[in-house]
Amino acid sequence: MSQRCVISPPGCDIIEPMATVEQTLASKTRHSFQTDDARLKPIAEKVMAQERLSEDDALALYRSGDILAIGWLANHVRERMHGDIAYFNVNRHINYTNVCVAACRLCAFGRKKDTPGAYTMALEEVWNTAGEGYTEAVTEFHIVGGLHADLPFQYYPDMIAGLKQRFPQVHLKGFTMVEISFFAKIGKMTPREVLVKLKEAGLDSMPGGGAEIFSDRVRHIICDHKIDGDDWLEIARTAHEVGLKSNATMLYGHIESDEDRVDHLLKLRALQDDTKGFQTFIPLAFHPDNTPLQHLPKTTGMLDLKQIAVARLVLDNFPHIKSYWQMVTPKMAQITLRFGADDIDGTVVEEKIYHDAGATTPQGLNRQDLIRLITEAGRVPFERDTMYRPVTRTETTVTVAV
Ligand code: V47
Repeated sequence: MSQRCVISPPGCDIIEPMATVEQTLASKTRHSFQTDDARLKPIAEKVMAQERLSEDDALALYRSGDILAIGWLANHVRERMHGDIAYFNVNRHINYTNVCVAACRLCAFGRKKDTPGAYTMALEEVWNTAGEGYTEAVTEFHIVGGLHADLPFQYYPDMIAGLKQRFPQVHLKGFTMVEISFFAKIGKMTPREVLVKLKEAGLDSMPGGGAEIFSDRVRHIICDHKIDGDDWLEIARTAHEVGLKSNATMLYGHIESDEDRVDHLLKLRALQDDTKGFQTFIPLAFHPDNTPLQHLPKTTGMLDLKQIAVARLVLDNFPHIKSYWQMVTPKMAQITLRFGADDIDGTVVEEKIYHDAGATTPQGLNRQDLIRLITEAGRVPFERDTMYRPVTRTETTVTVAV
């Protein structure tokens, strides 16, 4: 069944109907797996037999230098799940405030109140910003902000209700588990009560931010003032229980070890076994500029590729692995579509968190840019909404199949 919805503004152009996963699989030819790394051979056997990888397997993948072999395996899994399809969406980020009581060393975005560069949007401003700055009809608002001590709890449900009223067809993906914990404190409620109130106001799902790395040792250094890993996982569990799907992230390329990364992935996989509430995993490459950790080097192409591939192989119960082009650059995102990623995120329009941390990527890309990146990677572009339903466009309408 298709639901016809017109999302302003116009400016949509006609695209061909999308291929299905099955159609793209039919044309696949299989090459064989090859490696000189003996540690990878038993892992390859498990992957081909669709068996779950162990902690030791995950560590062996991180420790192997054979990126082509690891990539081949991840690509095999990716094509088994999604054929040649590569997902993208037309979205807009809204960062309603950068004022934040936490002073995380990983972050260049947060500011103390009344310091230069600090901003907080009044509700009208949030609603107006949502309608600005894009030429194509968006299907998703991605809403996150700092932890602002002076905003009343009601600001958040009012923000969501106001967005829903003005943009009823746009999916509202908002607030990290960290923000939910903070709202619970200022509203003197439980996280579950907060989640229910936001859902009633119109929140549709949640992004994956704030997970960073679950290891206490690392968290104490990079984001000491944030909720700990267990709390993040518990709030994610609660969100899934109240019917909100979410994503999950992992911040890598700072001071974490291979063991920390494996621990993070296995905790997410265990929770997903219980709830099935995660849609997408997004590895986030650390950007050190303008943060207290700016002495650390930036991530390399090898690590970015490996991170995507290992995630695809270990997170066997996550439907999607997203390579966020803002983080790894559009060029690298294109390559990751052959190393395990099936999604490159969206148009974004106005990205602030990584650009404050020195990202040199554009703040947004348009739909045609994303389609070109995907097509030139030899994949079939598939415009999705946040729930991965196909979106088709004509000059005046955007249709989501439901
Ligand atoms: O939680 C903050 C990270 C996250 C830096 O769910 C940094 O679809 C790198 O979660 N260098 C926010 N990373 C972004 C995020 C996200 C992005 C795109 C899609 C989705 C989704 C989620 O960015 C934060 C933190 O982990 N971050 N500072 C930095 N200097």
